[in-house]
Order: sequence, then structure tokens, then C-alpha cells
Amino acid sequence: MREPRKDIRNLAIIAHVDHGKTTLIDGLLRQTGNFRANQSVAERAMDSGDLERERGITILSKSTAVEFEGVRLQLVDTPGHADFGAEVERILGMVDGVLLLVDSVEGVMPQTRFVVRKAVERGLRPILVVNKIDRPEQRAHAVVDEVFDLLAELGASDEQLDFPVVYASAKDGTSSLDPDAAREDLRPLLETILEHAPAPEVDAEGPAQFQAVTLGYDDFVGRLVVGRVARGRLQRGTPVVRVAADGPAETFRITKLFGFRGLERVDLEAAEAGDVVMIAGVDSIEIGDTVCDPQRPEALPRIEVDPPTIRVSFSANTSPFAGREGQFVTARQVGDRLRREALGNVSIKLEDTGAKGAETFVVAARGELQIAVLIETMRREGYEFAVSRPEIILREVGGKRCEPVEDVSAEVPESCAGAVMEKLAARRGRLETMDHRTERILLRFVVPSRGLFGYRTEFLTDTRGEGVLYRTVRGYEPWAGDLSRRRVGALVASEAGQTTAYSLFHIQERSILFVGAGVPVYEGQVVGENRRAGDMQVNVCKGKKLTNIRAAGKDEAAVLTPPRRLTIESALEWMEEDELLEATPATLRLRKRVLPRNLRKR
Ligand SMILES: Nc1nc2c(ncn2[C@@H]2O[C@H](COP(=O)(O)OP(=O)(O)OP(=O)(O)O)[C@@H](O)[C@H]2O)c(=O)[nH]1
Ligand SMILES: [Mg+2]
Repeated sequence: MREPRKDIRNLAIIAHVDHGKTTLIDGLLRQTGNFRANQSVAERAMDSGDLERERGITILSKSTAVEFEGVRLQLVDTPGHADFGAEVERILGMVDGVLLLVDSVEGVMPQTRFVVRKAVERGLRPILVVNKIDRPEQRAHAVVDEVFDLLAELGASDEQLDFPVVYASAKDGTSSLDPDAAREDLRPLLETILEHAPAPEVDAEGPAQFQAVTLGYDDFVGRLVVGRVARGRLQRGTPVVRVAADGPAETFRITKLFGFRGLERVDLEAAEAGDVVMIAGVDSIEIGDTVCDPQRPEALPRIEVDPPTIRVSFSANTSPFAGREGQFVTARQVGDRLRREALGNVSIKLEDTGAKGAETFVVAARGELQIAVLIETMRREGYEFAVSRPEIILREVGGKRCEPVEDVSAEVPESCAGAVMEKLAARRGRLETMDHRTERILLRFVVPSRGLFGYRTEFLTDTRGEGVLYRTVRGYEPWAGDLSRRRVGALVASEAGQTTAYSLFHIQERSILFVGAGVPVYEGQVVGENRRAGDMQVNVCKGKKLTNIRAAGKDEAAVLTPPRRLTIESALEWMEEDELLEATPATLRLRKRVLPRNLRKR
């Protein structure tokens, strides 16, 4: 029999990127005293990963719980960046309510649409938190209307449309129910949660059921899985069975059972239906598997997430510099690592190329940032490999060839709007709306994902670095037609050697260099961007006679423009099909697939 568990609430915090989810959790942790007196809550405490702290974004969702008036609020912080949307989709399956954060100035953004759509589909009623109310240019009332219109457009029920609203400054740790009232603390928000977030309706007596929603790993206890006890009770030390997508059920013992309290995980003896917990005991478990009572195994429906939209291939590094910097360099090592990633990361898929002992691994993902994070993680672990240019995954919908399209919002200074509209129109984007905000314009487009490759750099140039661009996959639409290719060519090193200031100096007028002086290069390496279409072969290693080096240093090195530093993202956006990105723990290089000049077509 299902009964509400009034002592807990399960909530996900969802929003567009940077609207303040992780910061809000800091405030909740601080004010509910769920940490010891001598322990302070660092800024964005939940963003514990190295890459998360460096990039200032959340990549993996994380659970925590705070106590308020005798009720345990189990909160899941989710990533706002579009590429990690699959993470949000899965999390929504284990909560009964959502805190929808929307920035009081930016309002509804592409990823707001995405997360709201997913919440509506699951019948969740949001509690709207209009955040950053401390910003002087806040337009809270308009933002509430935008959210209402969005919900209505997405077919929300009357109950969902009747959402409670709280105004907050996550940064100051304050909230109120009236945007113009004074704010003191987060109590108004906490009270709204208690009043409006539904208690989980669970069957605590039935046979145990728990679904793996996210995975983790711990050197001491092995693979960890986070999920919610859907029915019955889990007890540490007792045998359970894992029911997978296919294959026989596997019996194992729960060796560890953890709950979340503040920033810590605590050992538990038992957990009951409705609890969000982390268990250890079986290394083979995968996301979506159900852990059940051995007497009555019964799988929960598998977790469905939107399929990946882009693919890239990974292969062993075959450049002349292969193996110099990496620790894991063979195709097999790269393949094994990718297979491990695909197990723990549902939004990444390793496509089977069919070939046994394949040298190339096709990875399908949800965006360039997701690929970039994977590449960066692998580099840090000591891997070395080559990556191809991302390509779009097409799908057949109703007999028609369709491609992924994205909601794009560009907030730009008025004077730049023309350039942005022109460029995106050329990339087969269609302008949907145009809103004037103080001295800036918010343009919303729908653009094929294909058309957005390489666009960010252009956008930043066109808006003199002042524009803000966001994109989120919207769905599939019929193929929009051909697009023109990169309008600039590559500058390709014609021979191996060490770059010299002397030769770079003479080339830089016609190009943007990717390498500085004194760097080893190989034939076929891409050393810069040609200002014109078409590739250009250059000798970057030409040197004056040794005796002239001082002169060269004095006259010419001094005026050498600093090279454009390649980042994983900028390289993935920039490169063409006949090129590869060579990633090693120390260096990123772009190269032609075919290195010897005489074997290349162009
Ligand atoms: N002015 C103001 N800034 C805020 C507020 N809340 C968060 N910020 C700032 O907004 C930025 C993003 O905050 P995060 O908490 O990382 O946002 P997030 O939603 O967790 O971001 P992702 O996890 O990457 O989607 C940080 O620089 C915060 O300091 C607020 O209430 N007011
Ligand atoms: Mg965050």
C-alpha cells in the first residue's frame, strides 16, 4: 500500500546554466546548520570535481540533504549546461518536485525550456525561484510571466500552472514571497518547499526495489550507485539481486549503504522507500538497473533519455610525436577507457564499428562540451589520442531525413544584432523572437546543430566579446540543406623541425598562428589559420644562419604576435573533416589526417 512519507521531500534543483543552483545549495547548507560548527561551506561547495571548479560549472549531479523543521529535504543539484541535460533527465525520475531557478534578469533561457519540458512531461509541479533578485536590473514580474507562458506552451496542467513563486538571492542567502519586500534569510523558501513539495508516496512494506540513477567510484569500496529506494527496505549486509537490461539477474550483498547529510555521506544500516541513498557491492551495475529483493525480483522501467546528437571518433595518436607525452597510448588502452566511460555515463555511447580489434572508436554524445570534458579528463589521466571533427547524427523521422536543431539565444549589444542575424541566417537559422532590453537585444533562433559548428568564435568577434550565446538541442527537423564550409583555410607545416621567429614573422601577416617560436612541429601539422579559403603550405622552420640568431631575436621576435592558444572546444569547432585533434597530457595540436604533403588531395 502506498502512503506518503511526511518526514522527507525529494527535490531536484533545475535551471539554465549559471542561474545559481549550486550557490543556492550553499545557502541552504549554511542556514540549516547541516555542517559542524568548525566546518565552513566553501563557495559552490557541491561542485567538487576538478574540472567543475576550474570551469565554474556543474558537470555531474550531486545529492545532499538538509533538515528543516524535522523534515529531511533531499536535494539534487543538477548541471545547467545543455550538454549535460541527460543527467537532469535521469534525476527527474527520482524526485517528486523541482525547484526551478530562473535568473531575474536573464529570464527564460534555452536550457530553462529544456528542463521545464522534462519536468512537465513527468507531471512535476515546479516551485519557481526567481533568483539573483539582488541584481539592480532585475525584472522579476516579467520573468514570472515568461515562466507561466513557457509552461502553458509546453502543455502544463492547471495544477502545474498554479506554481508557487519565491524570490531569492542565493548569493546573499535571502528570500521572500514578495519581490519588493525586505529579505532576511532562506526561511521563506524552506517554508514554501515544506508546504508545496509533495511527500513521496511509497510502499514501505513491499519487496525492495532501487534503481541506479548515477554512478560513482571509490578506491576502497569500488563502484557506487546513487538512486532512490522505490519500494520496501534496503539493509546493509543483506543479499539482493541486480536485474539488468538483458542477461540473468545477479545476486550480490550490499556492502555499504550511505545516506547524504550536508556535504557528507553517512553510513546507514537500512534505508526505506523514498530515501535517496548510495550503495556499494556490485561492480557490474549499470545505470537503469534495478536492485531487488531476491525472492521477488521485478525491474523498474529502464531510464529513457534523449539520444545523442553528435559523434566523434577517437583513435590512437599516430603523429610523429606519438608516445612522447602520454602514458596510455595504444588503441586498446584508449578503447578500454572509452568503454568504461560509456558504462558510467548514459549520455555517451560507444558505437560498435563492427570490426574486431578496431583502431577507431566512435563516441556519440550530446554536445561539444561533453566531448571536451571527456577529452580533458582522459588527458589528465595520462591518455594520448587523436579525435576527429564532430559530426551530426541524422535520424529518420516519419520517413524524412532529419537533423538536430537547437534553440539558440544571443544577447548582444544593439549595434551587433545585424551581423549576428546575417551570420545565423547564412547558417540556416531562423529568427523566432527579438526583445529589446536596455541597450541590448535578445535574439532567439532555431538553428541546425550543424550550422553552429565553429560559430562561437565568429560570434565573439562579431560582438566584440560582449555577446552571450546559449544553445540547447530542441529536437529533430527535416534536413535544412547544404551549408558552406569553413571560410578560412589551414596553414600547414610543410616540413618537420623547430619553429623559428624568423619564419613565423613572415607568415603572420597572412594568418593567425597557433604556434609560437621554438616549438617542434611535423609535416602536416596545422600551425595556424589562413586568412583566406583554402589551405596553405608553409615552412615555419626556416632559420637564418646561426650567427644571425641574435639579430633575429632582436628585430623580429619582439614583434611576433602571440599565437592563438588552442583549447579543446575551439579546436573541435574549428577543424575540418580532413583534420584531427591530437590530444596528449601536455599538448593540443591540430593536424591533417594525411601528413605527407604529396599524398594529400588539397
Ligand atoms: N548577483 C547574484 N549572483 C548570483 C546569485 N546566485 C548565484 N550567483 C552567481 O552566479 C554564478 C553562477 O552560480 P552557480 O551557483 O555556479 O550557478 P549554477 O546554476 O549552479 O551553474 P551550473 O551548475 O553551471 O548550471 C556565480 O558567479 C554566482 O556567484 C545571486 O543570487 N545573485
Ligand atoms: Mg551548479
